[in-house]
Amino acid sequence: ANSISRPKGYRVSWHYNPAVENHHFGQTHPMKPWRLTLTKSLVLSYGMHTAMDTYIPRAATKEELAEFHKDSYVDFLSVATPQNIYEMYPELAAGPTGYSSAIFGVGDDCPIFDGLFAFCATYTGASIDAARKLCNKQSDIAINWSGGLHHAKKAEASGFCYVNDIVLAILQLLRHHPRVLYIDIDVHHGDGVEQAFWSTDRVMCVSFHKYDREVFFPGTGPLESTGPIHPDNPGKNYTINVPLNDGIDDEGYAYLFQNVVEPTIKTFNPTAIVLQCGADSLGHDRLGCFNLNIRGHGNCVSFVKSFGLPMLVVGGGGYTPRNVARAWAHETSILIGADKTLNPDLPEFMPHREAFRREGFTLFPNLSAWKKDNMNTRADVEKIIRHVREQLAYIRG
Ligand code: ZL4
Ligand code: CA
Ligand code: ZN
Repeated sequence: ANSISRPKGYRVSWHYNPAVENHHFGQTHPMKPWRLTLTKSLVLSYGMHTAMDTYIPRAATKEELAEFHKDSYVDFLSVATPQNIYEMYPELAAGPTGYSSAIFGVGDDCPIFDGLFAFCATYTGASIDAARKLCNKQSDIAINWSGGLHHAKKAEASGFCYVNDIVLAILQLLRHHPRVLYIDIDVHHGDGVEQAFWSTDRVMCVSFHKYDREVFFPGTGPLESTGPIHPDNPGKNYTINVPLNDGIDDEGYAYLFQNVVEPTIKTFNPTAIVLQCGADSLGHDRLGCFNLNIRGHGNCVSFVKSFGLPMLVVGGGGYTPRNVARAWAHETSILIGADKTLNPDLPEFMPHREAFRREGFTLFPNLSAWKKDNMNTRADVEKIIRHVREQLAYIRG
C-alpha cells in the first residue's frame, strides 16, 4: 500500500469517526455524509494516513455540548426522533411542507432524522478532540473534515447545522490560547461562529462569502458588519466580513484572501487559527456560485499554514460530493507537506473509484468551466481590502 513520510518539524493529526457516515438528512437533501466516505477513501488510498496521527474520537457528551448550547436545546436534540417529534410539538405539523421551523430551527433545512443526536455528537466529538490535541501540543495541525457546521446557534439549528462544533472547539482552544483567529472560506457566511464571539476581542472572525441580503442564505455578513458598535464593547472591530458576488475565480480569491488574512494575522497576532474549509465555494457546487478550482481553494490552506501557527482545520459545506472529496484530500496533502509529490491521477485501486469517473480520474478537474461569470470587479475587491486595512488600524496596539 502507499505510504507517505511524516512532515518534518511538525505533527499533523486526523480526527475522524466513521460513525458520521451512517446518518442521512433525507433522500434529496443536499447535505450528504457520503462526501466524507469519499474523502476518507482518497486520503487512505493515497496513503496520507501514514503521515499523520489518526484518532477515532468518542462522541461528545451532552455536558460538552452544553458548554455553548442551551440545556433545553441539547435535551431536545437528544430526544427528538422522526417518530415522536409531532407528538412532542403538535404545532410543527402546521407547516406547509413537513413542519414549520418555529421549534429550535428544525424544518426542511434541518430535519429531524434517525440518529440525529449521535450524528451531532460524533462530528462535534472530533472537533473537540482535535482542539484538545492542539492545546496539549500533541498536534500542530489537527484536521476534522466532518466538522465545520458554522450556522448553529445557542438554541437553534440553522442551515444544515445543529451543533456548532467550531464554537465548542474554539472554547477549548481559549483555555490555553489568549487569541484565536477564525477564518471561514465556505461560500456561506459563518454567522453562528460570528454571533458566538461577537463581543470578545479574544476571537477574531473572518468570513469570505457570497452576500446578497435578499436571496442568499443566511443574508448576513456585509462589509460594514465588524462587531458591536458600542465603543466600550471589546468585540468592536473584531469581526471581518468579505461579501462577494457570483463567479469569483482562483486569482481574484487568492488576491483578496492574502490581502485580508496577512494583515489580520500581523495585527491580531493569534496564537492559534481555526480554518473552516467549506467546499461549496468550488465551481460546480450544487448550492454555491463561486468559480474556484481545487487548487484555488487549497491555496487558502497553504497560505494559512505558511504562518506556522497551531491550526485546527475543519470541513463545512460542499454539495458536489466528489469535488468535496477531491478538495479535502488535496488539502490534507498540503497540510502534511505532500501536495507537490502526490500523483494527480487517482490511485488505480481504491474504494468508490467510479464516483470520480465524470471528470476523469484526476484530483484537479477544471471546475471554472461553468455558467458563472465573475461579477466581482477590480473596484469591489480593492474596496474590501481598503475597508479591512482601515478597520485593522483600530485594533493595533
Ligand atoms: C433542502 O431538496 O436558503 C432541504 C435545502 C431539503 C429535500 C426536500 C424538501 C424540499 C435545497 C436546500 C423543500 C426545500 C426547501 N430538501 C428549502 C430559506 C430556505 C428555506 C428552506 O454550507 N428551503 C432557506 C441553507 C439554505 C435557505 C444553506 C448551508 C450550510 C453550509 C454549512 C445552508 N437555506 C430556502 C430553502 C431539498 C433542499 C434543497 C437549501 N437550503 C439550499 N440552500 C439552503 O454553510 C454546512
Ligand atoms: Ca464563509
Ligand atoms: Zn456553505
